[in-house]
Amino acid sequence: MRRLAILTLILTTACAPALTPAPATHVPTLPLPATLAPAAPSPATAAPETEPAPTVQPGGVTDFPNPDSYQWETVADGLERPVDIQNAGDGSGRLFIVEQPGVIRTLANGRLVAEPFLDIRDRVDDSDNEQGLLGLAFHPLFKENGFFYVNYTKRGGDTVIARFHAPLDQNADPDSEVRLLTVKQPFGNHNGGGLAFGPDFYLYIALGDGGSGGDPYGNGQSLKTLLGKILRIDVDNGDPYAIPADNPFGNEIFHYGLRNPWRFSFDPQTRDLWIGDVGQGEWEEIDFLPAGTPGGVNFGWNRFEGMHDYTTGAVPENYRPPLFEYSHNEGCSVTGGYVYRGAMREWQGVYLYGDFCSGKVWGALRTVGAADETAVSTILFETGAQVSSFGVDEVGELYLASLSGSILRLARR
Ligand SMILES: [Ca+2]
Repeated sequence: MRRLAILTLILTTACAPALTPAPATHVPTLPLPATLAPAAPSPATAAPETEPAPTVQPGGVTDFPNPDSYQWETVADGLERPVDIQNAGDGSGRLFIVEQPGVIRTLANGRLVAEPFLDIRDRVDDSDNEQGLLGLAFHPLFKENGFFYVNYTKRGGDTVIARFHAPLDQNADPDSEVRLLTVKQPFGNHNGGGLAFGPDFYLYIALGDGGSGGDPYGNGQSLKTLLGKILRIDVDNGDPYAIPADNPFGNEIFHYGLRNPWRFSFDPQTRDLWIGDVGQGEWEEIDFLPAGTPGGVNFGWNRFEGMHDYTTGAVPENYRPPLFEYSHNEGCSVTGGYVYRGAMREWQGVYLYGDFCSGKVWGALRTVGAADETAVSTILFETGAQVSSFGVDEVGELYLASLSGSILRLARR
């Protein structure tokens, strides 16, 4: 584990947009003790011959494309605080843009539709910067059942997870709301927001630690609250939902130890889970779980911020450190992204994520099959955007939202 952390730190601080390990001449410039330098050689050459050579995960490239050949082209603008981008998987080709004040807009045939898909501003509280309509997920059978789910803060600030209904190819009915879950929020910030259906068809819900600073109530490490967690519920059974039999604690909690997991996603090909967890004051982190990892993982907050002691320094039970971290020299608030699975072959398997404050966008690649899993991450783009979210369309092309009002798409120049 220590070796992985060292390697990750080396690679995340390298700025060269290439996957190949940094040349040895770069090692002394890194802020690491000299004794740690031997961790830098390529894992392919360092692994004993008896072990299989590392291979990039299925369907993936082995190197990052040259970012100079790509741009983030504007596909929509004039939006009001866009914070999420989703597709319905219904074959319509529509993109759905979540506006933080409480509206979902439709982007169809390259144009923003004037009439909102959903308008629930009457019940959404967005008076704090981190409050509002924060997340959207379409049911995997949306085309058949018309159900979609949202994560918002209601008047007074408590979190609501609710289901709405939209008839086929029509806008949603704001009166169709069925509230599944309400969670009391002690402070206005750190509400989480992400929603996604997993490859197991359960709904995953990201909730922050409840806010203030430093997690004053210890919510991240407490199993007595839903705050600071990834929840997992079965919306197809029970009333209004059921707890999956293999949830680790017999309730909604699936993973814990998170501070503000604003955005997370599943790789549709490998089914791996990627989470961006926003840091306190110094370190932003990307967490990763291979497909099929059982519930009960502790991501460490508030014992750790990124890979660094935050409180007691004691390693908590079930702890899993981040796959990557970056310091506040590179930004201030991580926005988790997606693994690219669109039509550009040279991007296959690259996980793209960004920072809200700096507008930087990183690429990440994992290798598997050696004694240790290894991973690299490097800054690919300086977008200048207030990166609030990433999203993918029905064919896997990648978009990002800038809170200032625009939606951008990754494209060849
Ligand atoms: Ca953590």
